[in-house]
Amino acid sequence: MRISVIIGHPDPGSFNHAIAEAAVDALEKNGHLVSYHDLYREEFDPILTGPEIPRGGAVDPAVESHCAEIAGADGIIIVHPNWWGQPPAILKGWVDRVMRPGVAYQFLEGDGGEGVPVGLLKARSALIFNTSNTPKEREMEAFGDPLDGLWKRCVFGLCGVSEVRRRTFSVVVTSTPEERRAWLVEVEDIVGSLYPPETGGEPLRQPAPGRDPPPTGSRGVAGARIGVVLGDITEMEVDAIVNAANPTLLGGGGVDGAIHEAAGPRLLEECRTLGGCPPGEARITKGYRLPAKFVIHTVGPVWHGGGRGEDGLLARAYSSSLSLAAERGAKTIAFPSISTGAYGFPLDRAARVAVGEIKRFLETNDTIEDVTIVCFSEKARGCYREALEKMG
Ligand code: AR6
Repeated sequence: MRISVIIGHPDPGSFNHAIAEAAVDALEKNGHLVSYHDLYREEFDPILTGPEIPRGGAVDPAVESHCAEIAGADGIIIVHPNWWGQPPAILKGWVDRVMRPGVAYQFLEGDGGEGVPVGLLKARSALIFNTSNTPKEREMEAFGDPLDGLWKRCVFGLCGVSEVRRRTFSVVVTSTPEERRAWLVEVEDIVGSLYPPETGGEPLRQPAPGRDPPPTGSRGVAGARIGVVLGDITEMEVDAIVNAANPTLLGGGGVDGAIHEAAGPRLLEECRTLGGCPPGEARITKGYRLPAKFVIHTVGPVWHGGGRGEDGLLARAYSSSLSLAAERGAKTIAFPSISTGAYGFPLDRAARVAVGEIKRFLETNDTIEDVTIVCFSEKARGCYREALEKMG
C-alpha cells in the first residue's frame, strides 16, 4: 500500500519526530511504500491564496504534488502536537491547500457548495498521533478534545475516509524515557495492526537481474543505446541517476524517498540550496553515498487526464535531464518511470513518451552512450520494452 505520513512539528528532535519515524519503520517493515512529509523541513507554505480557492483554481506545483500524493494514498498518518486544541498552523494550512475540492471532496451536480459534499480520497483509513501536555481528563473536561472532531468528522469524515483512529500521548513534558519507549512500541503496534504486511502487489525491492536482451527487429543507432531493466535505481552503477522529484526538491516518497535514503542526508542539504524546480525542468547534485556520481532531479507532470499538456511536460522532464547529464559529461544515465507512481500518469502512455523523447535526444547527441530505464515492476518493464520494440 501507499501510505502518506505527514508530520507538523518544528523541532526535528521532537517526540513527534520519534513517533513519525517509528510509524515509518513499521510501515516499511510491512512492505508498504511510504511517502513522508515533514512540513517544517520542507518549508511548506501554509497560506491558501484567493485564486487557489475554486475547483480548477491556480494551484502551485508544490501543492499540486501534495494533492496527487494524498489523492493516491491508500492510508494516511498524521503526527502533530496539540496546540490550543488545534494542529500547528503549518498543518492547518496543509489541510486548507491540499484537501481541495476535486482532490479530497466534491459537491454534487447542481450543488453550489451549500450541501453535503462527497468524499473523494482513495484512503479507507487514517491514523492520527498527537502529543499533549494536558492530562487526558482535563482535556476532556475543560476543552472537550476538539482535535477528535476536527480530524474524524471535519476532515477525514468529509473526505470519505471511513476508519479514523487516533491516539494521544500525554503528558509528554513529564514523561520518563521508559514511558516514551513504551509509547513508541505502541505506535509500531497500532500502525502494524492498521497496515499489516503486504501480500502480493508491487514488490518494493527487487534484485536487478541485468539488462534485457535488445529487442528483436530493426533498430536505429539511438535505440541501440537504450535498455530496460527490472530493479532498484539506487543500486545502478552509472554516471547519473534521475530522480522523479517534486517541485520542492526536498524529498518525498516513491523513488525520491529511496534515493534520499540511499544517498544520505547530505543530498538533502545540497537540494536545499537549489530553490526548487518547476515541472519539466531538471537540477543536478552529487550522488553522495550512491554508486552514481550525480543525481539529476526532475519533476514530471501530475496526471490530470491528458488534456493539460502532460505528454509535453513529461517529454521535457526527460530531455532536460539528458541535456544536463550531457553538459556535465555523464556518459551513462539511468531513469525511473517518471510520473507513473504518485503522479498517476498511465504507464503505457508514459513509456511511449519516454522512449520517444530519449531516442530523439540520442539521435543528435553523442556524449551520452547509454540510457537505462529502471523499472520497479514486471508490468512497467513490459510497457517500456514494448515501447522500445515499437520505436527503437
Ligand atoms: N527504483 C526504481 N523505480 C522505483 C523505485 C526504485 N527504488 N521506487 C519506486 N519506483 P513515484 P512520480 C518506481 O511515485 O509518479 C514522490 O513522493 C515506482 O514504482 O516515485 O513521478 C515525489 O517526491 C513508479 O513506477 O514518482 C513526488 O512528490 C515510479 O518509480 C512524487 O512522488 C515513479 O513513482 C512524484 O511522483
